Amino acid sequence: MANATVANATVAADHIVAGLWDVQPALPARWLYDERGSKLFDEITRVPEYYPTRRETAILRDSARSIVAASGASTIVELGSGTSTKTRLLLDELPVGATYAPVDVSAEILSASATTLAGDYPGLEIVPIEADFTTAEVPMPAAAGLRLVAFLGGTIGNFDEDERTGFLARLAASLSPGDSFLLGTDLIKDTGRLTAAYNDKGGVTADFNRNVIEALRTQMRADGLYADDFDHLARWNPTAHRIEMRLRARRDVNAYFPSLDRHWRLRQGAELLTEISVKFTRGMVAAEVEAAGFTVSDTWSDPFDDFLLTLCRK
Ligand code: AVJ
Repeated sequence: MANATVANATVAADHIVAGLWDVQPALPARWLYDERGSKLFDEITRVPEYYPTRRETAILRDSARSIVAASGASTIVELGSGTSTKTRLLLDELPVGATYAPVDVSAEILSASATTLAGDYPGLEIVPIEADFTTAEVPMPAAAGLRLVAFLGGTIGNFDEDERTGFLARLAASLSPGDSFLLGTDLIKDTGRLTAAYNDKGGVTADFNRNVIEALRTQMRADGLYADDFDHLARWNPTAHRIEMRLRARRDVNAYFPSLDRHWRLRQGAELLTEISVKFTRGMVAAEVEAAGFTVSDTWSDPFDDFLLTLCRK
């Protein structure tokens, strides 16, 4: 049984490195979020240049009560591992006997967050759901009352346009009329501030990005991969209105992936796309959720107009 699990994990991993051999090499963003990567991302949320987390938290401090009241929900479903600080601001506004269903791909993250929250919210029913909502059906807990699905942090920015269309359609299909969706998106702003947020002077984002190489080396048992052989790059792509994070080879890279019996070569100066972070206008967000069948009920932003929360109803 243990062997079967390992084999399945390898098959899954093989599939998600296929982009290395594309004409424009690219990896899915999930390679960034292993245990070390998730810790580094947590550190990013506290660097001075990275404003989104602080702005979204400020909006929730001011408006969580109105948001939860407007939704009428007694169940909150949270997609992805939100930092518990932000989640708590919503949970604090739920009626007694309510349900919280965190959805994540990582069983460890789920059980850790369930354990901490259970201690602080004794009246709350916690229903962890292990699922990859990015590609498959969005799972929903059975709920007596209305649900509020929260997708915070601007994480939807990791999806390209096709992925967003697919995700929003699947989400809408899994909700009942009257259920709500709360979406956090970063707003398009001055290019200097956008790029600074992904090029912090302390180099935390660079370490976070280069950790992809470590994750590949250890999870794929790849030879010839060294994080120091890569430079971190984050540029604004105005056409696709997104930040693109890449690793650029400082020297010719020649790696070997034993599970695939395949070499991966990247010339000095060539680049690997590791993450996109799409930014929006209010109009873009409204158009996309409405195309999926939602109606925008209300929006909230911070005093600097940096970040947006959109509440919509199925
Ligand atoms: C976790 C996807 C919302 O796009 O801003 C931060 C990830 N990457 N700095 C973002 C990230 C580099 C973050 N999200």
